[in-house]
Amino acid sequence: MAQPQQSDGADGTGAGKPPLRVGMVGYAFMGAAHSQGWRTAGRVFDLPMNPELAVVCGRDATAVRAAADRHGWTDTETDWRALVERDDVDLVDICTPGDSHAEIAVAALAAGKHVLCEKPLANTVAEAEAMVRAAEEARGRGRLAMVGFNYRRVPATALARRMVAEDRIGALRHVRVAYLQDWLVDPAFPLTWRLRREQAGSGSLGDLGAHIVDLAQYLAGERLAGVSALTETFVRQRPLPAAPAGGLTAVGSAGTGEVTVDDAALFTGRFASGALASFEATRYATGRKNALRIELNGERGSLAFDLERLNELSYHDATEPAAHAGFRRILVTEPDHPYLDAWWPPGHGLGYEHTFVHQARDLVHAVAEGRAPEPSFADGLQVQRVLAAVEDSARKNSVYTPIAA
Ligand code: SOE
Repeated sequence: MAQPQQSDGADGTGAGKPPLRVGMVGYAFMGAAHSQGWRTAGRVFDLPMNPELAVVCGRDATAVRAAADRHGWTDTETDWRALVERDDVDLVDICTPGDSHAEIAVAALAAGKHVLCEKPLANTVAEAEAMVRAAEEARGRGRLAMVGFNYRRVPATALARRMVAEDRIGALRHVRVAYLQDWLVDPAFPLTWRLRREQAGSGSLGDLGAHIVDLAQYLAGERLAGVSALTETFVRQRPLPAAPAGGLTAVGSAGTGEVTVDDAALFTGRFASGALASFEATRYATGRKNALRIELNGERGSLAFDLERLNELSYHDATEPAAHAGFRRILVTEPDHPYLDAWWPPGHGLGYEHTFVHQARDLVHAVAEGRAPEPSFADGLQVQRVLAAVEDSARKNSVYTPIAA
């Protein structure tokens, strides 16, 4: 691959550093979020390589050019196959619906690119397995693959992980997780791709459940052994969309079509250590906008986080005298907290988009250091196996279903 030694720093950052030339497939909601991550990471963090927004790909030439101009990409392609073969792309970032993740990732790794793939890793376990095989093979050639579970990179969740690893809550007993949104409450919301099994793989389960399974396992530092689940589709027919819609807003047209995914998933799980977990993923929690809530209860303390208050982490230290123990709020805005030494003066908070900047930062470091990034494709496959076990259990009316190793 043609590999310039130094970035020209044309965008005002990174001059003299080796470039990491990114080619991104898809430019809707996630594409916009990833663009912001790539654009900002090198301006905030002192990175060992300079990410360059080289090429963005979408099927409609006019629309993709407009997206490129809006988000700061230099060039465009209308066929992802052309993008993955380009000599001036080092890393392929996949921001498409799940049905194309496997094909693009496998081709990109075979073409010698590093890969970042949005969650869930794939639509099926078989696809995810093929992606892991491709990633392992590419690793031998020095190419790296990562899946985009961005909520690991909220400073407060990263701090929670650090505190669990420092043994501040002791042996884990409970993990209680919910991811609650309400953008599907209106039955007139059209049948966009997130509601079609052939494109999205599953509904709330893959969209939101994948996040909370990953986050719960990441914070706990261990994996689920099995699950019992219920799923439901509340609204089975919806208006067809008037135009393709990538984000969470869309306009309907005359006809209707069938919703082929779950609207909500509710499941309990058992961790390998014996700790118990509960999970709820829904887009029908009226009034809840982006409420990813997680609480961990250990023998010696508890931690709690809510994405709707993402600069805060609650901590109860049960070893303190009962008279003044109790949950206290840690404002996660200080330079000692993960990622925060590079941002604003102490006390000035961050938001949703910063998780994508941190994701880009961490991946650039991994590439520069030749170190396997996390979460890996193998981590993404394991989450996929949990999702498959949830669907299996729900089909059998909540029969306990072990997670395949
Ligand atoms: C929509 O439910 C959505 O955008 C998810 O697809 C994302 O993964 C999540 O981070 C926010 O909500």
